[in-house]
Amino acid sequence: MAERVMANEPGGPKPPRQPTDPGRPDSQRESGVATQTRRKVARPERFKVLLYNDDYTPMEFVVQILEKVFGKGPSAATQIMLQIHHTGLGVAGVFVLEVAETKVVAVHTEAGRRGYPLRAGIEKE
Ligand code: TYC
Repeated sequence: MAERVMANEPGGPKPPRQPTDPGRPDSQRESGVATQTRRKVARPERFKVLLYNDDYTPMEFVVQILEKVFGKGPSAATQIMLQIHHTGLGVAGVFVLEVAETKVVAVHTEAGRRGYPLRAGIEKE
């Protein structure tokens, strides 16, 4: 993928030094506008990890999961847990796919160990 960019755009690459550029027609040299190609950097897709409500998993356990697996502080973890409890689901975090999948496995593993039916899933951002 290549992108045309204005060479003298703010934040863009420096325009070539024009007075010493012999190869350009006068019209271009005087306009101060030049273009160059730049490779586009692929931005990895990101995925939300969702937690779903159920009637059996204790609130405290969900808070612990949000702290331990998703690195949330106690206050954020409690807010997300309550959002899930009230609306049916909530976003525990956003990650590249491989990390998101690992988080889902961690949730299911921890919940399974305790006999809780807590479910997690992935959705493209
Ligand atoms: N609804 C559960 C209860 O009342 C609490 C809960 C919150 C469960 C979030 C799952 O993802 C969840 N004990």
